[in-house]
Amino acid sequence: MKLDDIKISRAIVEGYMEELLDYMEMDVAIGGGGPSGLTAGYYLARAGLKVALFERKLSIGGGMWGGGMMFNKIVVQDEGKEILDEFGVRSKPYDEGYHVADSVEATSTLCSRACQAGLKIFNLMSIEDVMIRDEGITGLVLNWSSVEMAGLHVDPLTVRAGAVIDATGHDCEIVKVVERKIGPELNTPDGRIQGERSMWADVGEAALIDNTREVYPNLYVAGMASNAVYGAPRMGPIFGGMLVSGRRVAEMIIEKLK
Ligand code: 48H
Repeated sequence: MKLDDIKISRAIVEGYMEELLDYMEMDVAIGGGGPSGLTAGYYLARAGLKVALFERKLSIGGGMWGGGMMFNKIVVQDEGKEILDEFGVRSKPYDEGYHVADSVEATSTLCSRACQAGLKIFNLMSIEDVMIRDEGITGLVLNWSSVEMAGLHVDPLTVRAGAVIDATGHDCEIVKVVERKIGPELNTPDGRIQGERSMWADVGEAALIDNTREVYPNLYVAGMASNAVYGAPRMGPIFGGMLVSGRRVAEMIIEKLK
């Protein structure tokens, strides 16, 4: 068979455009493809919801590839191990309640299993704003990351979603936009972002699940963004909380949307 270069290009453009048009409206839009966003996407897709994840970078996985200080291992607690088991990620017991997994295996498997469960991932797109209506957040405002990086003055496009998850990590970028645009209206003690506290694994991990919440109507926080918004400590390279937070936010949204 003789290959036609133009046919290859057509297949890519048509395949992409078909999906992009399909995801102009969806049940749940996730911002950020780290461990919490991927875990949330997996459980939401598995529950039959139409869900897409928008990631600024080329690679999916956020801060999990690098383990702790580039030692490519992650540590999870028993509850996190249950989730790794469900994904089929191997881990080794270290001490009672501590399990060690390979960060490359964990990240690539989370990504692959989430996609196969039905999560649609759009990488190389940055969320630069949200749509706010009387009922709350109704969608995301997106632009190519390359536009953002080059500082080009190019207007964005929008997608509609029944619920939005801010899983953008330490910077909680989606909640930050909401705070900047509408002031102290968040579901926090003073309506503002409380700010991440210094490292304390035990307290940070415990707080994370409680901080996985609806922070503004139809806008949820998961993963590191939750502790940043609600003023809890960071926890270093223990990733159980990120996985459990991703599953928790999915459960909350499934209950609300179904
Ligand atoms: C599109 C965006 C945007 C945007 C950011 O940082 P992450 O891995 O997030 P989590 O919360 O799933 O996991 C946190 C974990 O990796 C971590 O950092 C830990 C445990 N730290 C503890 C400590 O003490 O340091 O992933 C967030 C993703 C990244 O891939 C970003 O590129 C992406 O979100 N992102 N994507 N539009 N505006 N902002």
